Amino acid sequence: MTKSAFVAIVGRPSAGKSTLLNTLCGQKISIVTPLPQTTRNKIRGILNQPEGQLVFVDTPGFHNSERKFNQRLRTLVSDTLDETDLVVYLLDGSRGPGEEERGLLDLLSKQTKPILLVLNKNDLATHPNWEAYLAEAKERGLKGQIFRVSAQTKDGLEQLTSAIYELAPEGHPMYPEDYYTDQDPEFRISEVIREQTMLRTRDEIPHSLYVDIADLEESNDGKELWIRAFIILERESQKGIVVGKGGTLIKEIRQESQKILGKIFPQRIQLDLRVKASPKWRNRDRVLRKLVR
Ligand SMILES: Nc1nc2c(ncn2[C@@H]2O[C@H](COP(=O)(O)OP(=O)(O)OP(=O)(O)O)[C@@H](O)[C@H]2O)c(=O)[nH]1
Ligand SMILES: [Mg+2]
Repeated sequence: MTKSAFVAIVGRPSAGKSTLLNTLCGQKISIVTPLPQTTRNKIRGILNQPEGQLVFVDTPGFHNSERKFNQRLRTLVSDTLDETDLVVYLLDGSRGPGEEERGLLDLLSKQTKPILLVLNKNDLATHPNWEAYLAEAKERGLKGQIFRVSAQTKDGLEQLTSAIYELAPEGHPMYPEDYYTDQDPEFRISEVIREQTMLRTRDEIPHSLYVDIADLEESNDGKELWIRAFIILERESQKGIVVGKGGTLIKEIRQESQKILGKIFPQRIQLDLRVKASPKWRNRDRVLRKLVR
């Protein structure tokens, strides 16, 4: 019998959760930017090895803010903890323990499933405050080995994966063995466009945007994928920033997104990309239900 488990990856914003998921599964599944709060959904990545199947679940960075949007993201994290067999608690070793760590510790100390404490970014210098924090975490019941890894250079990941397989229950694979994610094409496309927009904009724009796929169609010969998408912002005044001088920025976002999507999908990508404002979408339940899931 082989192993089979769902593994949650939780941690504060920018700890490297999405990078870890992508490196472990060997594919670009979850989007990555240097900005906190990049991930907004539960993103599943699947690792198939002779030992069995691990389904990693990337989560939004755990954040203390009481805004409606952040509350929904936090609920998503605790739901994920309830649904999984194991937990990877990822810590950014290069920065000291954050304020968010307390809330996470409260949440995790209630769990009875195995939790692996993983200090990421060991390619950078480790912050001195971690030692005391890890000792406290142990006192609060988070026992077990501490792993030091780099999701970027892959250092320490083999040991981590073996430890996870070791702890995983026996079972049959939950997904076909040639799958590495279960995300639908629309979602993957919108995420790539969101990533490319976030990477090229600053200040409030990255968190004020979402991407809506208005149309997705394959050409008759199956060789092309036509996508019509909107970058949706909170204010009219933000549109100019994303479009850029003479449309240069939106063109760059479109071209780079096409390039990345061309590697993900077998078809040639034709992307029609526009910008639209939808005031205060972050406070609207209908939009949030669709986006944060
Ligand atoms: N040096 C170094 N940088 C890393 C490592 N892992 C991730 N990063 C960087 O850290 C930043 C955040 O990475 P993400 O993977 O988006 O972090 P996250 O935890 O998913 O962030 P949220 O989705 O916002 O919660 C990016 O700039 C990554 O390139 C690592 O092992 N070493
Ligand atoms: Mg992320």
